[in-house]
Amino acid sequence: MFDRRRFLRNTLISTAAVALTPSMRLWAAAASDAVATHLPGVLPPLGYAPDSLEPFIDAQTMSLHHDKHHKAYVDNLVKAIGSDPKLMATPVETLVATVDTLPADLKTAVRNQGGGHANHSLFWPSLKVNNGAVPKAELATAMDKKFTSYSSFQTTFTKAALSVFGSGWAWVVMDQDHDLRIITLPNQDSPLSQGLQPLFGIDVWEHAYYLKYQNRRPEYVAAFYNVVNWDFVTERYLALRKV
Ligand code: MN3
Repeated sequence: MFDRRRFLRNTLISTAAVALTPSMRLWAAAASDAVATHLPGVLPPLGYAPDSLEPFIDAQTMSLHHDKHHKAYVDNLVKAIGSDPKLMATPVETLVATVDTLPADLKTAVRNQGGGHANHSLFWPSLKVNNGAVPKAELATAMDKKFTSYSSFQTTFTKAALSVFGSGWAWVVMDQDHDLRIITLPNQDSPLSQGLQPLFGIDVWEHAYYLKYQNRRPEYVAAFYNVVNWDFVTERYLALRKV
């Protein structure tokens, strides 16, 4: 796994050397599994048992979400770009970061299916029952600097997650000055397409919570704070801040 990831990073660095945008450079230079990239045609494993996030996110939701919904984004992306070996060898994170440079007939598929693949590939490892843990170390400092306190971060992030009309995500992102921001994006739009690095996000598509929470998105968002894998997010923050 490590070698494959290193290979992907090296591939990305050499392909990207032609015309590196700041966001691509940031991505390419980061060297940590918390910023692993993903090939367009490969569904990454969930990485833990589907019932690991119980009772906050139920096993059936996790199974369907990963095995059906995420897989569909991968399959549909392959349908769109599968005949182009160069695109198929490019990490999906790079594809969505450079979606504007793609031929018009591929843009929508990469934005929606590629975005879905990239977003969910980050979502799975950023989840873990945290037993009430809160951000630590440098991440805590950065979050407190931006949001005053963890509790006021929660208030702002919750408000963002509840403000998404229809399907989409709320994100904590890092901008090019390494400052943190909370943003919302519709559908499967990726922060990478805006030149921003996603640290972690909450999927507020109904498929992420409907079986357990039905229409009660506020309860799902409140439960989400119990399953943020702060170790992963901190590692990702530190890796992205170095470059
Ligand atoms: Mn989803």
